[in-house]
Amino acid sequence: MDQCVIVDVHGRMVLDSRGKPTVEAVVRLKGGCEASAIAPSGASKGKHEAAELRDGDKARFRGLGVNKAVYNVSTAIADALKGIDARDQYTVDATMIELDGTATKSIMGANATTAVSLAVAKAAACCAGLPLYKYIGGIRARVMPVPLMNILNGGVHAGNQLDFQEFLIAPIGAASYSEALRMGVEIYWALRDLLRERYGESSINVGDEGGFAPPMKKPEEALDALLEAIHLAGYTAGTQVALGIDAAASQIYDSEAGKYTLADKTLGREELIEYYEKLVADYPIRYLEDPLQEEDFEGFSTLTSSIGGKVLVVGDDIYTTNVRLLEKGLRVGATNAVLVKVNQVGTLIETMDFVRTARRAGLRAVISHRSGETEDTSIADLAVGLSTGLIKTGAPARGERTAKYNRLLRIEEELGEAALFLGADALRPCGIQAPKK
Ligand code: 2PG
Ligand code: MG
Repeated sequence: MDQCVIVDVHGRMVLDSRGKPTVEAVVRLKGGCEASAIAPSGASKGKHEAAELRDGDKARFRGLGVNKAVYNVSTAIADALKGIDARDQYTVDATMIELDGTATKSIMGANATTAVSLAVAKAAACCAGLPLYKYIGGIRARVMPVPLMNILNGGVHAGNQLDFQEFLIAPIGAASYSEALRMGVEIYWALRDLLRERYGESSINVGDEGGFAPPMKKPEEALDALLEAIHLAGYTAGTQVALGIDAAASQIYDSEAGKYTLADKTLGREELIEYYEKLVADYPIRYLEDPLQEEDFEGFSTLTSSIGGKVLVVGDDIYTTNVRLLEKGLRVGATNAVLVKVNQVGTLIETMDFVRTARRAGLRAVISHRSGETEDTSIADLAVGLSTGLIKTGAPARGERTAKYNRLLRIEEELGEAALFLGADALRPCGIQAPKK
């Protein structure tokens, strides 16, 4: 049974959704299975993310070329992986980690290892005769995720003046994933209508993740627009549709002054925490990602102890899918949820270790895209395979975002009666009981 042995690994350059070069890996197995995967790329990156290897040659792609990373895939990584059984994901990933030898994968490039790691898993799934989500999750892989849809963009993902990066809706009142998606699309369209009417045609241009980028300044303006859109689409905010924010607060933090800038105001940590407490009291917000800058574990834990009973306080840049940083967070109760991005750490096994560590400690895990994405849909399978119940993959617009939503539709169809959708339960902090009807 050596049909699943890796016989070839090949790298190539392809473009991501911002037109930037990224790495695609193609893995071929002895029995003929072949699979490919593409690394995504972030804009608001955490300090401790694994390193993307870029060429730095200013004459090509303004230095953003990935020839070196592609070369690594086809040479050193390929040589090291040939002969390994693709189903032995641990050995595959451990081999790449050892080959690289750095804490941040800066020699091979995390863009190279991410693409290879995912392509190996896909090839192994093919060899096992299973779709990726079933290969990862076995017969337990039945939970369809609640989509956290970023339909209004700000921060570094858009050219407007909103300081928070993402304003999300979560259609928790749906009975199934496909119904949640439909609700999300209808709300997205309602938002489009109201923005066009209020702010003019240019306000419905979209940001990097497909959400609109209207000329707003205050977070409340954005949240009010979401509430209106939910209402216009015929739904009830709170019970049927929850709101969420990714503040990406490191981006609005001035480390020298120790202050945040929000809608032209300067706020200290305590003031910002108080602001969030008021915001979640005034709006049906159930999801708050990166509310504080990535090094403020203490501030995170203050906020989590005050609002964490009803809101998911989600760590993205603070953890960067890194078990070591998560353990630091667990010691102080920094968050009650984590964001999960394979390319922040660079391999699938490390990503799964991170998810396991989080969930064993009672934290929710959210599988996430990057702002720079591609047609690769691995994260859809990962969300179902790991039964996280939550996925964040942008607005229902732009092909690289809809690719994930569409992949989930196909998975749901394939699961048929077996598919589960947890709705509000998926977004409820662990250990918090559902309110009595
Ligand atoms: C985030 C991500 C994805 P980026 O901050 O959560 O939405 O953005 O990929 O730019 O880091
Ligand atoms: Mg984030």
